[in-house]
Amino acid sequence: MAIRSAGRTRKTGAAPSRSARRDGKPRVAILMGSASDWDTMKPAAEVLEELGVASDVRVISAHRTPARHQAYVTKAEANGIDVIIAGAGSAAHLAGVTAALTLLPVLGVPIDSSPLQGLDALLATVQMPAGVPVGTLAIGRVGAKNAGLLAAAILARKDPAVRAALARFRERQTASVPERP
Ligand code: RP5
Repeated sequence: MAIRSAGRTRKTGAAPSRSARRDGKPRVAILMGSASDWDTMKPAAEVLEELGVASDVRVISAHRTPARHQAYVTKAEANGIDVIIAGAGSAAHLAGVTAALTLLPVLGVPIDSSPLQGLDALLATVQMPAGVPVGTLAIGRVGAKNAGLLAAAILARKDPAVRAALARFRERQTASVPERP
């Protein structure tokens, strides 16, 4: 798998194993079912980088690379990952199967890659049967960005540096809203 840094645009091929934090260890895993999902998932990586949170970005499919998926997710907590973001399109089971394999919080991003424009992925991701939850975000790039922000908010409960970065992000965002159009 080709690896690129988060700041670059690409349609396919993916995606970085990056370390942007103080100790360089990724704390958030960003999984996606296909390299073609990277453009959609990139805002998650970008906003985490902006907040100083290292992420590990992987193309891992629950159905096309099941062994890779199981190996990665079952070792994620031991490898220092605190939150997993999983984005997938179509019959999107990646987030649900990921959640089944770990006690880490899993945030799902439905990707609008199918003829149903993500409605299929939204329903597949959000409609988890009781017992194995997936925190589901909005469809597409907006959901990916919010997944990154939500992952940071989870980390911020125990990490003052991430909390401060998140507060500064909110301040910048507020300041960027004009009073008139
Ligand atoms: C899903 O199928 C992926 O998450 C992707 O959104 C979709 C299409 O994948 P490709 O055919 O582009 O690899 O599993």
